[in-house]
Amino acid sequence: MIRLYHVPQSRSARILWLLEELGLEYEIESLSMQDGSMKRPEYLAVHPLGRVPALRDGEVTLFESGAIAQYLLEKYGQGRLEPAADSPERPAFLQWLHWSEATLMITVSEYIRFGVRPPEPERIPAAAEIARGRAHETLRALDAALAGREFLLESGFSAADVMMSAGVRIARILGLLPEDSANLAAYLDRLEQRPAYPRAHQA
Ligand SMILES: N[C@@H](CCC(=O)N[C@@H](CS)C(=O)NCC(=O)O)C(=O)O
Repeated sequence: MIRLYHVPQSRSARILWLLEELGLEYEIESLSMQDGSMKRPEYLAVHPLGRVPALRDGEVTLFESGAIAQYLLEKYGQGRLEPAADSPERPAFLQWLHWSEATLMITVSEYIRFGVRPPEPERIPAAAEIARGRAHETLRALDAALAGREFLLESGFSAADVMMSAGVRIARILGLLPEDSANLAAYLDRLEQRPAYPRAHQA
């Protein structure tokens, strides 16, 4: 049985959503950022930094959301939610899959790290403003890439959208979406209409 180490409303929701989209059986081990459960030795043996997501599947244990997504597609996808290796859309798929974490999520995370999570006296407003600017720049680029299309790939919904949704969603919650980003708002609405989406974001 697949086991997902999960914190609600965190990056592990990407994997929960993908598991739901693929119709796989899984169990959830719920962790919390507040109660120290992520930094206990048992969990540090699963993820050396005590972060989520991590996944156990039989003998396999792995962390890093993009890698977990690729692993699940390769092992259980049967060609679903990704273009084939020789498809002309494959390069764009890989680009957005990785961009979602390495470029979008990281700027949003920096904004949270410097401007949201710490108690007021420990915040670093100048660093938060730089992160906000970088998040806006990144989100504007994504908004432009979505012009005239429903999902990141012309062929339709893919795991790259599953990965991308987390950064766009948290950006909207934090008020980071640029004002002139109608494509992004419509994109997020479209993602939320997928039947599996609420199942992943309520747990
Ligand atoms: N690049 C990693 C990031 C993992 C990560 O930072 N996860 C956050 C939750 S969204 C976390 O566990 N934070 C707890 C901490 O930093 O101690 C991935 O995509 O899996």
